[in-house]
Order: sequence, then structure tokens, then C-alpha cells
Amino acid sequence: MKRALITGITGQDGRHLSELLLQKGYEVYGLMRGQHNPKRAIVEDEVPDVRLLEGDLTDQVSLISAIQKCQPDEVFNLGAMSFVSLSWNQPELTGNVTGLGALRVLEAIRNVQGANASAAASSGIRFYQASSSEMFGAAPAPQNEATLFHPRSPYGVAKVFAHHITVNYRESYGMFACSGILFNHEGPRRGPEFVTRKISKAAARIKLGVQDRLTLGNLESKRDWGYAGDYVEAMWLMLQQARPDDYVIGTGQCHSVRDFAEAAFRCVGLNWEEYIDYDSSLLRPAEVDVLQADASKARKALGWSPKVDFDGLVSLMVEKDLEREGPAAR
Ligand code: NAP
Ligand code: F7E
Repeated sequence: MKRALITGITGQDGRHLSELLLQKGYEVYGLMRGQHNPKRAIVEDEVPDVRLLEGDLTDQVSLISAIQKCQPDEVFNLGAMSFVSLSWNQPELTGNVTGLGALRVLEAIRNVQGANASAAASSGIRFYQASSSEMFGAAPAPQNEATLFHPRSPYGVAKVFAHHITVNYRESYGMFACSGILFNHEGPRRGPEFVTRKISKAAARIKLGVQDRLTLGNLESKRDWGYAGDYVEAMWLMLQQARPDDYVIGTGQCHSVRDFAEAAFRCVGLNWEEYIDYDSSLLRPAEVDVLQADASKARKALGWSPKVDFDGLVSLMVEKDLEREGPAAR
């Protein structure tokens, strides 16, 4: 039986990935921060077989201790301060958690395996880093593994550090360390601070008569939105290859925030334009205008392709929010 350790277990991807690994017969450990983390109950409810360990990406000792306890075959570093908007308000924390956190996990692996090149080499613990299309930022679309990074937020900059340190530890110590450059992926488990879930939840609530209006910022930015359940499969596949490498993961399809709002309100039979307000305070100091993946390397080398398309994703999210917000749930 393989063992995996997932940081960021309480997040959207942590829960999807642990489900996938449990189905595959893994023993799954999840790193959770803080005392009385309110999201513990969600994890215990959705994926009760995950074994929870306490730790924090800003605390090296806790990471070493988690790896010692779990003795994993694979470590997935999904933990991050992941909300781009917030990263301008908390740039130092973002750098510490999202950037240096990856370095601390890599060092914890080396510490537990013995910090020499041969012990850390490909027979040892395999490491996945959750890199992001935000690293591309202002680089022209479509973006692939050869595209130069031009991050536009403290979050994007922190992810570039984490990405390069992953590559560097692979090259320096022969570690089996992979970086998945994932484009936006969503679903009913997405946090309500992100635009897709903010829209799906509002469309459901407006339809049900428990909310009147929805306030948004930039409607013109375009993203390559896929389904999180499809993307965790790609994370796993990267660690099953003969050699470690980095891969771009996305659908190749690109839609604006406006398109998403239109589609979500269409799912509940409403015209989105009648319900949307604009608030310039939701604009970002620097925006990423267009992200669109060229995931041909992953398609060829991993045999990965997305199963859920844009319309399927929108309706999946709206349907779940109708169920959550409906009279039966109140
Ligand atoms: P998410 O839902 O925001 O989850 C982030 C996780 O990180 C949460 O479990 C959070 O724990 C944890 N975390 C935050 N600060 C921490 C700390 N100091 N120590 C330990 N854990 C900490 O993010 P997601 O959507 O699942 O994304 C997973 C990863 O992929 C993240 O690294 C994200 O940056 C990256 N990514 C996401 C996307 C996407 O579209 N979803 C695309 C590319 C890359 P709490 O519950 O305690 O806050
Ligand atoms: O914004 C615009 C906003 O916050 C998408 C994270 O998972 O994906 C995510 O980052 C777009 C931006 O996601 C609102 O300006 C308009 O252009 O949903 P978001 P994101 O910034 O793309 C990447 C790949 C990650 O790695 C990140 O961790 O939508 N937008 N109006 C709005 N965005 C929000 N949040 N709220 C609005 O009201």
C-alpha cells in the first residue's frame, strides 16, 4: 500500500486528491494547520479515511515531524495562501507560505531521507508542487512549459519561487520533484471568494429569492477554467512517470468572467445583466488578462485530457449551489 502526504488537505484540491488516492488504495495523510481548524469537520465529513496531522508551511519542525510520522511515498504540496487578491494585502505572508513553504517541504523530505544526493534520488519520496498559471501573468496566450514567466501579483511571484526551487532541488539533488503548472480549476468545492463560485452561488440564491444582486469587478479577464476533479488526476499521473518533469494542465478553452456569469444565470433561466453591479474596488493593482493553456505535452506524455467542459462545469457548480441554498438545506 502506498502512502501519501497532502499539504492543503482542507482546500478544494486537497479533498479531491485525497478522494482519488483513497480510491486507488493509498493510505492518505493530510496536513492541517491551526488549533481547532473549522475546516477539520468538512474533511472528516467528506473524506473520513484521511489521517489528519497538524502542521504549518511556515514551521519547518512541524513539516519534518509530519513526514517522519507518515513515511510517505509521495508528497503533494497543495498548501498555499491561494487567493490572488489577498496577496497584495499580505505579500510577506504570501511569500512565506506560498513561496518558502515549498522549500521547507523539500528540505523536510531531505532531512527525513538523509540530506545526501543518493538518498534523495528517484528511489526516494516523490514530490509534487502545485504551480500555477498565475506565473505566466502577462505572457501572451496560449502558454506552455516553454513560456517565460511574467507574474502580476505577489501570489504569482511566490509561485515562481516555489516552481524554480522545485526544479532546482530536482537538478541539485536528483529528487523526484515535479511541478504541475495548473490553470484555473473549479467545482462545487471552490471557495466562495473566487469568482466562479461567487457567481454560481449568487445565481442560485437569486433564483431562490434569498439574494437580490451580485457585485463583480473586471468582467473582461479571460481564464482557462477546468474541473478540479479532472486536474487532480494529472497531479497523480505526474508522480507515476519514469522521470520527474513539469507539465502545463488546462483545457485550452478560454472564457471571460462575463461568459461565466451569462452561462451561470442561463442555468437558472435568468438574464445575468439584470442582476449584476460593478464595483471598481474589486479591480486588482495589476490584472492577468488572458490565460489559455497549451497542454499538449501532458496530453502526449501523461495521456491526460479533461472530461468536463465549460458548460458542464458551470452547470455542476450551479446545481450544487441550488441544492445547498434550497429550502431542504435551510
Ligand atoms: P485552496 O482551496 O485555497 O486551499 C489552500 C490550502 O492551503 C488550504 O487547505 C489551506 O488551509 C492551506 N494553507 C494555507 N496556509 C497554510 C499554511 N500556512 N500552512 C499549511 N497550510 C496552509 O486552494 P486550491 O484551489 O485547493 O489549490 C491547491 C493548490 O494549487 C494551491 O497551492 C493553489 O495555490 C494551487 N493552484 C490552484 C489553482 C486553482 O485554480 N484552484 C490553480 C493553480 C494552482 P486552511 O484551510 O487552514 O486555510
Ligand atoms: O479571479 C476577476 C478577477 O479570484 C478570476 C486561484 O485559484 O486561479 C485562481 O486565481 C478573475 C480575475 O481567480 C471578481 O479580477 C471579477 O481576473 O477567481 P479568481 P484567479 O485570480 O484567476 C489561479 C490559477 C491560481 O493559482 C489561484 O490560486 O475574475 N473578477 N470580479 C473577480 N474575482 C474575484 N475573486 N471576485 C470578483 O468579484
